[in-house]
Amino acid sequence: MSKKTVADWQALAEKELKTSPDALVWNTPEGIPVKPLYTAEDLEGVAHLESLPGFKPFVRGPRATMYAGRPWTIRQYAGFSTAEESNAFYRKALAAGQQGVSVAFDLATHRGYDSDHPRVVGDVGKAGVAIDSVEDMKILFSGIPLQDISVSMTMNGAVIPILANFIVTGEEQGVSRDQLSGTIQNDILKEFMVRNTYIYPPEPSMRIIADIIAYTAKEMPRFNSISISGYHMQEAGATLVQELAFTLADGREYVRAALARGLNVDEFAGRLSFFFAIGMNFFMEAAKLRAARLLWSKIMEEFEPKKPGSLMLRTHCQTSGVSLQEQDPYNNVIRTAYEALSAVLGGTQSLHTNALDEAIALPTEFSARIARNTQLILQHETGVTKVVDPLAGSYYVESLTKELADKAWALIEEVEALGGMTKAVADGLPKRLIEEAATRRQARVDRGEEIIVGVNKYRLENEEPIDILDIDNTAVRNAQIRRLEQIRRQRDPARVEAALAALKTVAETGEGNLLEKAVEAARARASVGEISDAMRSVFGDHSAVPEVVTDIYGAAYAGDPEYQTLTTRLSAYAEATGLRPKMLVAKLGQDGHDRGAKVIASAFGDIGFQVVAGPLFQTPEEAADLAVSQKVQVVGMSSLAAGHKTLAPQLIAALKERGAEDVIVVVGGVIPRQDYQFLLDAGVAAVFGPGTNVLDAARAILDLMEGRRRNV
Ligand code: MLC
Ligand code: 5AD
Repeated sequence: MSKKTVADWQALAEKELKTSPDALVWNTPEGIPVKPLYTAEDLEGVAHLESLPGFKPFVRGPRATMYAGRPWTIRQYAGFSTAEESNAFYRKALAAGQQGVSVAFDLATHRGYDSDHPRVVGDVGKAGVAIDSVEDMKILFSGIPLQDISVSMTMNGAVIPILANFIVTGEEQGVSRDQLSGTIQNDILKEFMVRNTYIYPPEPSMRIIADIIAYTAKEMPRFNSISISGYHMQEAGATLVQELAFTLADGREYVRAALARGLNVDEFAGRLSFFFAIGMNFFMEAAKLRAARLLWSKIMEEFEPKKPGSLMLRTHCQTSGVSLQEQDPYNNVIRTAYEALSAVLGGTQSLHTNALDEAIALPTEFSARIARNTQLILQHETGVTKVVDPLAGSYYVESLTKELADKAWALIEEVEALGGMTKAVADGLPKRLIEEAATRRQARVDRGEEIIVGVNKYRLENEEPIDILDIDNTAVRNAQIRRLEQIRRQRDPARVEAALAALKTVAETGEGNLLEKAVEAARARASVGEISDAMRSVFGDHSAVPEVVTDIYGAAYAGDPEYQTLTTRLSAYAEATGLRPKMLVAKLGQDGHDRGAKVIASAFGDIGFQVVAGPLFQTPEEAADLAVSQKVQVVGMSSLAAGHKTLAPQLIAALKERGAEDVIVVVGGVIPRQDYQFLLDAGVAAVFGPGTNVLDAARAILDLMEGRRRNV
């Protein structure tokens, strides 16, 4: 039998298909044409194929033996309510097979507010644990030996007081800071781009990062000073190429900031770490991690380190939150399992698997157990840990690795041309590109071009609600306020004042290290809010003007009759009433997750609404003022951080106080079905939960405006 060629395959495929196999090419959102067949021809001249695990450029993994030597760390991100409750949750999880701790803080803490601050009434204890001082943190880690268990803390805005509290908690547990192991997220650039838990403007924020890198390099050799994160970019809608490029470009910027601080690259580079999302594009996600390692070692070579470890990309991964759905939620177990396998095949060092109730609430004990077991089963039952980088040599995966690396490199060069990531972020390019990608994806899903099982195809007629975690936010807040008051009574005020004054001086003069001074303030029991405020008084607050992309959602619907019917209806309404329908998209409280709000604002604008994109972090009263001054007919409140039961009624009351009870209030986002009736009873006109088609929402709002009906 003669050897068959690719041309022979082409001919056979054409016969099978009755058309050219080129018709099977899948153009991914990254702009990568994925062909139905890959062969050795695709790998000709691909340089990285020769590399071995543990050696640069580390495509095949940072360690020589990878999981055969030690499996990845099962590190589930968690935190809710009080320190006591979160501590109990961690201890149970560790006893049940979890291997590292990962703390989720509430949004008040993230943004440097104590629990008694008036701006955070709806946020305390909701999306994570409330931490106001060392006393809270000591409870959080009580019975968890900090010399043995590595702890990740996802903190960026209030990173100085939180890391200071952690160091002091160690001290008071008898663990010196050089023994503490773990990771602090400390990645502010992506906050300005997508996650939005910033406090200070970019320049002082970058200084904070450099101070932390300098301090940990000297004092905390086992601690990873930063977790340079692409995760939130993908959650916000970024393509994998954007996630890869912007994350690595952020990393390069942090290296430059540390070098500018006078550090030697080998003093800190080995303790930089990364964090990526793993979505549903199975092989491409695994290839992404391989490409990330390849590119990072290339970037780091420029800084001429002497230690091989300085070129090594080590990463945590989390399965994708946005890929999970409210509808038919047990499907989420299946999605997460595939994503977890992809992360593992890509060679992650540490992994969080999301819980099945992701799209609705924080995990319950049950859903957290299933999520954790997803990893335990991979580690113990499947054999995937036995062999290093098993996808190596796959024509497809190796080819994807190269293509992703090439495309990401081109985008990294674009960022360089703008003067690096700090400048690119100030210019707004990354944010804009990500929001465009998010809006494009929404249109694909709404149009059924991207299938989501149980949502836009195979939808169940009746959904059984599942048990979810509900947090009594008022009780948590009261408990926190009581403890804060007690601490304020018991501490030495002169010592607190002196420590805060010293911190302020370091902030003002630029001389000295902010973290070092904050450690002393934490020892004296200054609170997270007080330490943050000391720096706020010097650095100021960052505020961003929301911008909305246009002509993306509408363009995806060009020529679509259903879309046209809707836009015609809008024009008719405008003609009949003399008013173009106007809607405020409002974000209330400290909830910075604005992908949904941005996509709605963008799509509604294209459809023909006048849209006012409200700024982040408004109080209900501020949003009501804006609604009145802008004369909107509708306020669409977008909530992803579980504050809706507190904030929506307050918004309605504030509108009423201003004589604007006619304004229709609708709520969208992560709203459990269990809360719908509560919101409707409070005067909300309609609730749009996860998975809502944007055109359906627009139609429903138009119905409301035309009928002025409540309770649809
Ligand atoms: C590893 N080790 C080995 C080995 N593999 N030793 C021998 N043989 C092998 N095969 C060693 C390592 O060198 C290290 O020791 C130790 O074992 C631990 O391994 P690791 O690979 O470093 O794992 P880990 O400690 O878990 O660290 C992983 C990390 C770290 C480097 C990625 O930064 C991390 O844990 N990140 C987690 C971040 C996180 O959880 N973020 C949550 C974000 S949630 P040594 O001595 O060298 O250290 C979020 C959501 C939101 O952001 O928005 O709110
Ligand atoms: N506990 C557990 N998981 C959380 N996540 C966010 N906050 C928490 C928490 N308090 C997870 C979700 C979310 C991602 C950012 O992190 O999966 O999508």
